[in-house]
Amino acid sequence: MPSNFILPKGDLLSRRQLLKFGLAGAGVIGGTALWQTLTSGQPRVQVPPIDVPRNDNTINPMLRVRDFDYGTVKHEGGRTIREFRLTAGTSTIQLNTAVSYNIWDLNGRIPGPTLRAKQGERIRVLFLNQAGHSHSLHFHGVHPAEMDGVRPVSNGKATIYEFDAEPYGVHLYHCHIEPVTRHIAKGLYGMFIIDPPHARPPADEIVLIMAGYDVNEDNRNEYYAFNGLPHYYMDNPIRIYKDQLVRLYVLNIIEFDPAVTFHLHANFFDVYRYGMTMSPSEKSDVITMGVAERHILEFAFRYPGKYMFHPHQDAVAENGCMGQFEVIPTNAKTT
Ligand SMILES: [Cu+2]
Repeated sequence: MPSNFILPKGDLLSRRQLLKFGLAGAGVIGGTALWQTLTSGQPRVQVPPIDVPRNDNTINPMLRVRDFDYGTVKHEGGRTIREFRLTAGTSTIQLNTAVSYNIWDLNGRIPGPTLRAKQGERIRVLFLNQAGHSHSLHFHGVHPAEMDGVRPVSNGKATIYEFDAEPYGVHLYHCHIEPVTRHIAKGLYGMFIIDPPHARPPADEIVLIMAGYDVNEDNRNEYYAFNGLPHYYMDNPIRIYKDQLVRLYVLNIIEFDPAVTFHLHANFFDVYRYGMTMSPSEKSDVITMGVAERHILEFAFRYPGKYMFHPHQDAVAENGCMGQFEVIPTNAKTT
């Protein structure tokens, strides 16, 4: 279970949450087993075994699906400080068997780490630039101008960004050095989740970040990807359990295209726009997302099998922004 935030006991046991799991009264797993799952503390949510295929790339999107960086917690002056360390560097990834691409990475990754904090905490980001060019980290959120991350940090230099985690929601961070399109598209971006004061119900939480690659620098994307590599989750589906609530954190950071949609096959999802509400605003199977838009989408699958997800701009999908969930029967759960 990725979350390290402990939920209040009462929150764990509400009927609404049992219903959200699709388990109350359904008898998919017995009531006793359910009770134990939710009260024993661990695990609250079960996640299918992760098969991490070997590849020749320096990055592996399968490791990024449920990977949250909670930083290091410190206590100073009665406040909780959550400290993150991000280092910009350079690396080369293989977009397919024929095309390699030089990127700027954060902590050796593209996308950068999914940073996660709780509303009201103090965030401290130690940023070291070793990427051979001036960069910065601009966080979406509410903060003073001097923490807005638009000033260049020279190669070899470091800076500290410090601000309060507010408001709760699904946010992002990215380099803000011109041309910003290029600095983002070459890899300097990541998701920044601020959890609400009262935690959301337990769910299998998954991060999907849509991005594009303009490899010939004609200001059009030749390739697209979820979590860094084109077509990766088509070849390596993300396994989820049947009838278990999935909470997707989805971000569109595709430069050069004004907007794309996110479409899920054979299901409908509840939309929590920007992750800034505790109740869904709508239900859909497709949602339009401009650049930097991000949402929480929640669903559970009723039937086992493989189901695609992709933008419904099919050229974007066909050039790499494609993936699938593999829904595993609940009785295959390990206890
Ligand atoms: Cu930059």
